[in-house]
Amino acid sequence: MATLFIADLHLSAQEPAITAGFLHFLQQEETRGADALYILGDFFEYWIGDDDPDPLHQQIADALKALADHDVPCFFIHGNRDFLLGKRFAARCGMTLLPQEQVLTLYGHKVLILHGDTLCSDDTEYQRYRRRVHNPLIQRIFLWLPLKLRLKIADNMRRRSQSGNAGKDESIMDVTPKTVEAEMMKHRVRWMIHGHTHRPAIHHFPLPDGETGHRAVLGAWHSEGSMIRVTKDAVELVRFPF
Ligand code: LP5
Ligand code: MN
Repeated sequence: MATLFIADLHLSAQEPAITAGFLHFLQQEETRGADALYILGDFFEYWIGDDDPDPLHQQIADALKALADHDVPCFFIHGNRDFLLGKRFAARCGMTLLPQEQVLTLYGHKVLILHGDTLCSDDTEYQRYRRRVHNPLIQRIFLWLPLKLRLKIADNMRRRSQSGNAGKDESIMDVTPKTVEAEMMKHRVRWMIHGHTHRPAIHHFPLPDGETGHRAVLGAWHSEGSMIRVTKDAVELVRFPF
């Protein structure tokens, strides 16, 4: 039995191969027989409201619902691209929305799961921006705007983010080790699973209390899929073709 984790698919109508890869992943025997599927954010390229009539969203919702109907519970943590994904769409997919940080007990081990953007605390410009867009009033105003305008704003934000990232130091866009440590100590966990940085790896490092910490990082889906499989014996980072 296994629990599966994915993140950073960045699904969009512009990337049909990734959509096909995800639909294929959902059909796999391993996925259909999983104890649970956790989606750790940036599932969509961006999300501007549950009222967006994009047909891709309905296609994905139907596929996820079919998995839920197969008795595989599905959970979702928001990313920095799809933090506006709401209860309505989640219900349509048959998935449960989780808070930005959640501690799971998997096969006897405590594991902290999160998207990963909050760990990049050296990226002060991003953290400032994040606080603004997570303000409930700003979100309410944004969601009240006509869809066309929301789309334009999101497009503009994506462009600004892309050009901004090109000029940012690589290390700023990775997690800050001190923040990782602090999170693990706060939640009293030895294991953490996250995405966001697009740097798939499993890191092992000493914690201030003398124990060893483990941080499993999911890969983004560009030309192949990436998942983390947790079983009672192992935590594995797995790559697979679409
Ligand atoms: O996403 P990615 O990989 O390019 O880079 C991220 C950080 N960027 C972002 C911005 C998103 O990509 C934009 C997504 C649009 C969401 C849909 C619209 C919702 C609007 C809701 C309004 C309530 O998250 C990037 C990090 C990088 O990860 C690595 O960690 O560095 O951070 C930034 O680029 C932030 C910039 O530093 C500053 C932001 C520029 C945009 C300014 C718009 C301000 C408007 C605020 C109020 C509406
Ligand atoms: Mn992200």
